[in-house]
Amino acid sequence: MNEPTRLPVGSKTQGPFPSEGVFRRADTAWFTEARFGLFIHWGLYSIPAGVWNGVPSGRNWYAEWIQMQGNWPHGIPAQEYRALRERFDPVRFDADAWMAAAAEAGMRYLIVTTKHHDGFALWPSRVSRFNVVDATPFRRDVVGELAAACRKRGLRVGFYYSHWQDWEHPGGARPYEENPAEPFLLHPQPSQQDFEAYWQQKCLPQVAELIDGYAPDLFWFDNWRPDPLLTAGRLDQLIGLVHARAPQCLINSRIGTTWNHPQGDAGVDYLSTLDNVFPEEAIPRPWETSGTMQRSWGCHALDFGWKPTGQLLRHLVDNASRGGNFQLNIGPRGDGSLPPPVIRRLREIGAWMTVNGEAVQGTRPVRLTAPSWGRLTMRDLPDGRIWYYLHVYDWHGGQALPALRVPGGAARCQVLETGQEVQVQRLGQDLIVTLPEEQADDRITVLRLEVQP
Ligand code: JFZ
Repeated sequence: MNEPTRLPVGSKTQGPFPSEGVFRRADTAWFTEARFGLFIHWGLYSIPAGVWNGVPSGRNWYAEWIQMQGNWPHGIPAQEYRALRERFDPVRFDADAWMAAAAEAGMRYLIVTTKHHDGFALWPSRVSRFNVVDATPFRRDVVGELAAACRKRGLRVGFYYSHWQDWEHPGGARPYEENPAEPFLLHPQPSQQDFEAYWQQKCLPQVAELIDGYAPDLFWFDNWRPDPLLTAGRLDQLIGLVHARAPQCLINSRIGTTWNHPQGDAGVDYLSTLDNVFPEEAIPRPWETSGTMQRSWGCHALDFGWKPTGQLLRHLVDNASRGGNFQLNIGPRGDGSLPPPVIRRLREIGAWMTVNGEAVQGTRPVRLTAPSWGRLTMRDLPDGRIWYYLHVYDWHGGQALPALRVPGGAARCQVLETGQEVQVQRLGQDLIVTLPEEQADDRITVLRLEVQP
């Protein structure tokens, strides 16, 4: 195996880094058009998969937190956790297979955990030897292989980077007591000086490495609450670094500006909700929900809470109908294989997207109250016509849907998958659609309503 490409020492990955508050907007059109992306949580934590010495990790199902939640409530001694690096040899890792499964599911971009809270890098970082090439027998550039597999298929490349929590560097943030009733491991938070050392010695240089080495299309930074360590100055510096080196690379609101910066989320390109949070209203900005396929983000051997495909499809359609994206997470196993429930769900979603994808991707919200029977999306055609898509969740064959206030001229309606003509009657500003007896899909059947201007 050839040595992975490494950036020359002293290249642009060294400081000083720009610190101006460069709040420029990148072009987010590709992101909103895509609507659907794959999130991958994979790393050393995928080896124990939520179980340590035969005991399930405590506090919650998040297997990627096992360093802090294994051996609950004491956590796993850092060196004992980091010894996992000697066992990281995922012989079944196949970036092409992973990204082929994503593309076939209708996903248009990837977000992969390049470095999660444990501080372990999935690329040959020159900044920290705690990485997949220098510290494991696997010695392959996982980030590079995934980025290449994406680009081969026209998929965009996104990087999750844990800029705040870093349990390897002495100055990285640690989880701290949030609820005195919860016996969560108490860690001394780093001082501002120690965190600054982490910020300058590891965080910024690694983000620079990722940009210079792989030219990502977006970053997914992970902060979820106010913290005095994430000062406005540091956030400006990180945003400034990304904008200076990759002006079109999108940045999410969970970088922390929303609650740690006087300008709020003004400096970011898309809004990230909290995990598995699906807004009930349309949001007039690019936004996304990242959600799990089971309970855990990382592979968890005892997490049998697999969400049914129908629920995952509704998350996708719900968000698209409100102008948002859905980033569906998978947690590959420690050996690099995909769990069968993941494979099946991606294939089933892909089957639905094959015939209904146009009703999701490239659409925009309809300014109507979400109907009780399902969701609405729409697209504008170059010739002035408008296509509305009726995503029917609750099918009552033969029954008329409540009137849709859709101005315009003559209308035609079909079942998108089958082409079956559907009865539609115009009464002034309103259209009355009557569902056929035949339900094309028992999860979500999509009707396409074509309205002349
Ligand atoms: C964070 C990470 O800790 C987790 O491991 C995963 O990467 C996820 C995508 O992001 O998890 C969170 C963050 C915020 C909340 C819950 C889990 N929150 O505030 O409810």
